[in-house]
Amino acid sequence: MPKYAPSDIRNIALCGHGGAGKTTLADTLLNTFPIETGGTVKKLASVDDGTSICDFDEEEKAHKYTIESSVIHFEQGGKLFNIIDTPGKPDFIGQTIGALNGVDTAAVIVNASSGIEVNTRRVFAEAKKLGLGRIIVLNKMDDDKANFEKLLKLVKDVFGPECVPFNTPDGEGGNFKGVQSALADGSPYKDALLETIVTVDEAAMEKYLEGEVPTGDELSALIQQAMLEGALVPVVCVSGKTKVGLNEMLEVFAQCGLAPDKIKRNANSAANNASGGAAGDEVEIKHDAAGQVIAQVFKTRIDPFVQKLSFLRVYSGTLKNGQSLAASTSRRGIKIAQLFQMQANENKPIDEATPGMIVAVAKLEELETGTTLGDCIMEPIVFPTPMVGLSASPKSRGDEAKLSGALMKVSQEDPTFTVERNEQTKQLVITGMSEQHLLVVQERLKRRDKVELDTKEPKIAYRETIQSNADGMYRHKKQSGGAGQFGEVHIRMYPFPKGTDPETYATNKGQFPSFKNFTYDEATNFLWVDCIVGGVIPSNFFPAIEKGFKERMNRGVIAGYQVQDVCVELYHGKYHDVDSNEHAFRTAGSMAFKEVFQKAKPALLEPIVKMEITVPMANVGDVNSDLPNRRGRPLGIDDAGGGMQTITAEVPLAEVTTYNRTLASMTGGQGSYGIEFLRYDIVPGNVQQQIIASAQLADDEE
Ligand SMILES: Nc1nc2c(ncn2[C@@H]2O[C@H](COP(=O)(O)OP(=O)(O)O)[C@@H](O)[C@H]2O)c(=O)[nH]1
Ligand SMILES: [Mg+2]
Repeated sequence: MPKYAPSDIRNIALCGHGGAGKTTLADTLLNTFPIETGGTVKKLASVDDGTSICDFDEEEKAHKYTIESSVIHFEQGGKLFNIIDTPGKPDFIGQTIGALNGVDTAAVIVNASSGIEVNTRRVFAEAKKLGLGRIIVLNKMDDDKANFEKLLKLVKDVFGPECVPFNTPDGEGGNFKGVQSALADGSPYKDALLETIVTVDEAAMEKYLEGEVPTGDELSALIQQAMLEGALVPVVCVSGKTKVGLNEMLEVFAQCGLAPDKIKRNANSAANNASGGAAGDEVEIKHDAAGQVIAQVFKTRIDPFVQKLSFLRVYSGTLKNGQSLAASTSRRGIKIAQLFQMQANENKPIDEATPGMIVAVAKLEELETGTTLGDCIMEPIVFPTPMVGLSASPKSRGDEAKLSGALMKVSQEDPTFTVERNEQTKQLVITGMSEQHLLVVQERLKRRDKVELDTKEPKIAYRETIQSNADGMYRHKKQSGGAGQFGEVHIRMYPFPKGTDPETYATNKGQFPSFKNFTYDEATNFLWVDCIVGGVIPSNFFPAIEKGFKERMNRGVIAGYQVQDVCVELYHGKYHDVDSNEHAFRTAGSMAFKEVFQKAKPALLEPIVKMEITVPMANVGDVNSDLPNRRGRPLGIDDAGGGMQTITAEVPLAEVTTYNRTLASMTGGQGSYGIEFLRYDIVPGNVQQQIIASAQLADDEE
């Protein structure tokens, strides 16, 4: 028998805008409710004086805000609560998204003194997309600016009419001394709440209309159903500071928070699965403690003591110490050494973990955030694509190896952080969600790994291409005593637009009457067609010629950027019995490519992104009139509720690398935006000349 049946577990993420009081609530819960038999945390911890249990990391203490999610647990009323405190800053949204993928319910914390803020909308939408139950917590009801009626109207306006109060405050601001249940007789919200709940069941609705009010188990079942369907979003009032409303909030968490077996989740069977089904079969997860193991990693942390910690949500089966399991990111499978139950940064060894549990395992290098354990594969967790890059190098020479090790650790922990060497610009580029995100990463590197960085804005990854056909040849000939060098290559070049089918194009007899063969490279969308007749170049030199083309493509021709979307037809050439060799043909290939490319109307391509910019109504005009200065093209505008509008636009990436600063100053910090890569477009002539000029300048300096 599992220690906790799924019906006795509640997994809830505290999420919402920064400063709403999520971490304070989590710390207060630990101070109020017993951690199994061990009693409560004696002293009330505080974010403000750096004693928070959840914000334990040095960077969190220094900034006084949450950077990483942390998992805590406690028991109350026979139920186990696994609570995840998440960061409220959009810079660290990756941690919040990960946490939402480990729970069944999102408690969206609204700051009663400042209303609904940017990131609160974002996380509410993310939770809805994942099909999670949602509860709105109006925190800081003790603040003088808190006004319940106004807040409730705003909440309904922004999040919908399904948001109904489960309790109401008794006094506001300094007088906030309790809450009253909306289900109590005489509550002005009782009818609205019951009507919302019974809508999910026709029979219950009929009975209700005849005057029969659901109670007890029937009411609980209806509430779970309404939460599952998203027909009900309970609203509760609390103060994490004064603890007023805390017990009642937890009662609502227990009653309305979805039990871990409620949400229908699917997985695909992997090859060689134990259940005998075919690979790829979709199976519905059964949440059965005796069934096959299905668990997913939703967070990874590199701990100074136990090294890699992988946070798991168990969906089915029972995980045990010493057990061997398949894992979606390991070919050989893994063996669980030790399971832990987490209390922020403390790990308590446990023997097993049953469906619905949130636990951690240590030292399994093969696991990544998103890995599924067991014979099934769950959908990967979708994280936002980071777009703000910096080129980085270690401050002290000789720290290169240390730096790359340290960066590797961060990229394992943080799915919204990437590090790569840009082959075109030869820079080490770190990419994150924002400048602030990358600053915090640098602070962590300095403290944890003792390595400091020099950073500067990275070059944009432009590309080169051609806009017309051209024809030409190159003869590589050298005679310097002894054996010479000889290779001659004649080529035609054609623009090769993305999406063209290489085989259809190459085998078109009208285009290439003496077609012999073709090779295609998908990454650069490069096609080369062999049309050599009568062996004027022996085919054993073709790989060398191709190497020459590709080297030139990587180096670029007009400004030093990767070439793409080109077709080359090799149609004639000459060789020499003694002087021809691979080196000569490689050089001839590279030079022929360069010469013909220059005749084929070369052009630069730039990345175009789609932006979604959400701002208060009053700032829409400013944002719209700024976009044309950035060569942006507005696509549309939508109402985002609560007096906010979302502008969608297409903009060249080069024009928005520091947009966060612009938007912050334009909207007084109220605006937010997302960026998504769309495609490469030709750079307009005047801008192109500037880029080429600065590329040549850099060339001369080298
Ligand atoms: N008045 C009042 N202040 C609070 C309350 N909860 C948190 N705070 C304060 O609000 C600030 C932000 O709290 P924190 O828990 O870090 O917010 P988070 O970013 O949502 O985790 C801190 O200064 C807290 O002391 C509350 O219920 N009432
Ligand atoms: Mg916090």
